[in-house]
Amino acid sequence: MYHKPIASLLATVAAVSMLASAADAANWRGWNIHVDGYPNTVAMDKFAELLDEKTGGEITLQMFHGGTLGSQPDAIEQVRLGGLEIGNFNLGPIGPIAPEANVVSLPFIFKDVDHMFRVLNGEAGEKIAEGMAAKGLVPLAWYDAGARSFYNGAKPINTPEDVAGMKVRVMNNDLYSGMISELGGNPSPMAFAEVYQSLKTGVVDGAENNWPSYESTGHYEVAGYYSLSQHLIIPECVCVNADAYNALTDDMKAAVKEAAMESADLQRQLWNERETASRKLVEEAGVQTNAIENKAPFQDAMVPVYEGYLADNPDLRPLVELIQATD
Ligand code: GTR
Repeated sequence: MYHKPIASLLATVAAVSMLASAADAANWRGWNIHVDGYPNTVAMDKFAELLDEKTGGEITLQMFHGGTLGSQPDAIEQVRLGGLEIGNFNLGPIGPIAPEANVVSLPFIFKDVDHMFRVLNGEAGEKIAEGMAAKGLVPLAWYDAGARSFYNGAKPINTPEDVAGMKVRVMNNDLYSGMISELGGNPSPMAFAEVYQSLKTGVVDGAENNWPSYESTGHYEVAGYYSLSQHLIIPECVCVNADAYNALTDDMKAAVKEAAMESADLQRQLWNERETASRKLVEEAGVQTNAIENKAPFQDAMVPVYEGYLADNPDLRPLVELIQATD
């Protein structure tokens, strides 16, 4: 009987196990809306690098930046369905899919960014994460997106009356449309990529965003009044398709999570630097910034938005109250 020499047997075993691990290795694809150099872009590239390192190459991630793989609502669907595995998403457009996550889109719900992170790191954060996971999106880490304020090309906004009659672009979420309507404006839900041209050609009068996005998109060039309403403080996630994540071993899950959390540390540091730099850049370019002395009329106008959310989701009242009661 012919016996294979031991060396050749070992070679066969090695080849088979290589094949097995090649088949097991996952090549993930990731979506990000932002341009090169933006804190999220840099942090997502870091996530890809850490993922490779911490999983010993078993999971690799190819990032597609600048929204090249489609609009944010489309990309959210892609990650839910598994056409893509990873996304850096704002929770705004996730809200219509996961009501628990929509709580962060109630205007003025967070006192400031630190409050938002305290909430996310507590029981309310778990509830939000569970709601997202149930819809196919597992949040691995939270990114900072600062506070969003109104901007337009005509005048500073100081009171809700200043918004009255204005056509304002919002992200796709009925809560934001309601928010603008309650201020007397006309909401215009629209994809991020279309906003510059719409502001420029007068399709909309204004929009709302944080300093870095106002700057990186060039919106400040065509809408030079930035009024510090800070009406929304919306977190962002590094989200993974639930099936892809749940198929991993516990060790791999831990490695993926760790890579995302480390990328979030970097993102938050870069975010703080960029907020200051973006504000400086746009102000030097001639943007007129104004603080809003009295935000109470804006906050008072949001009562129907809260009522609408609670009428649609009566079981989420404790979540709203938990956030409001968090110091
Ligand atoms: C940015 C956010 C993006 C996108 C955008 C928008 O601040 O980082 O994910 O949501 O706002 O207004 O569409």
